[in-house]
Amino acid sequence: MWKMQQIITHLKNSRNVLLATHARPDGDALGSLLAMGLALEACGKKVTFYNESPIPAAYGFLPAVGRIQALMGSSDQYDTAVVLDCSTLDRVGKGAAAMLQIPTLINIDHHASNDGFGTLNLVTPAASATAEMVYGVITALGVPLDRDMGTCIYTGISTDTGSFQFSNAGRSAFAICEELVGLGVQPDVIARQIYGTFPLRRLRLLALVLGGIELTPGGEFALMTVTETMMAETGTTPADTDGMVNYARGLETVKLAALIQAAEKKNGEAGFHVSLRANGSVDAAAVAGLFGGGGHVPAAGFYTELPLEEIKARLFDIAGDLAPWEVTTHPLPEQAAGNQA
Ligand SMILES: [Mn+2]
Repeated sequence: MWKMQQIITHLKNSRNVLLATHARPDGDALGSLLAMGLALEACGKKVTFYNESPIPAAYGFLPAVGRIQALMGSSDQYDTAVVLDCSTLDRVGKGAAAMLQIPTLINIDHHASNDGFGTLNLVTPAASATAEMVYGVITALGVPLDRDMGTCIYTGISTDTGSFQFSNAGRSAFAICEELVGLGVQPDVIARQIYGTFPLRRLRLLALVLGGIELTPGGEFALMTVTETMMAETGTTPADTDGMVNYARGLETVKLAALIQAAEKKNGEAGFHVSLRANGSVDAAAVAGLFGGGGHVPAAGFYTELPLEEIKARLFDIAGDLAPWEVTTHPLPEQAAGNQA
């Protein structure tokens, strides 16, 4: 609790704050960034919202999303940076080095693998989403939550819990969202924006990807692959594959699902992003860790420059015996509830 107090005291004394989150942002990254920034503005702080990547169209409805900028400007103008939902500082992308010049770096995150890169660190692996922790920070700041902040926080919790379907959807997630709905947040409108506004090209890509799904003989592991050719054929971009891995995760026999996706070339090297989803009995973050990635028990990922066939072979090798990755314990509901403020 003293960590929270230190952060609150520091934020109250700050003047010019840079808010940042990870490249290729998801709902939790964006929701946390925007809610935190709106709350700091309500305290009279000057706020800059930074993210280096394009914002996925599905999140275009978020309040203040148009204020997110891909350049942070000179780092000497800021006295404080708040980095959200990043297990390591390099997750923010190109701006990481400049951010180190800012006198105080506040790290707010829920990844168990967080390396504590901040000057002040608030890391709560039991939190369902960073947005849940931001709720706690805003409450501790004494800022009255409004519907816009609530919409952002709700979006973060909803997306990081897989629409309240993953094992991290605990009491605190529901308790916070219950309060937010009371502020006028509309779950149906948000769900429609995030999950129900797909362009036709995404369905055409999905058809190709589903046609190529591969399974282990017992069906415990399912693998989907998105190639550059498939994206070119359907006119899709990586953002169009968001959440697609859940089709594989939803198979009745599946304990672990993966989606391999051709990534933008870095220094001419063809790389792949791999998303992993587990059904709760397997630790997806531990599997991602074998490839230098990370994440959470139900949802994790990694980037690799291994050839496609080798990634597939290694994943099938791991999937041949999932026993070492089985999860035996879940966080108690009390533990999860203890994160609030
Ligand atoms: Mn998150």
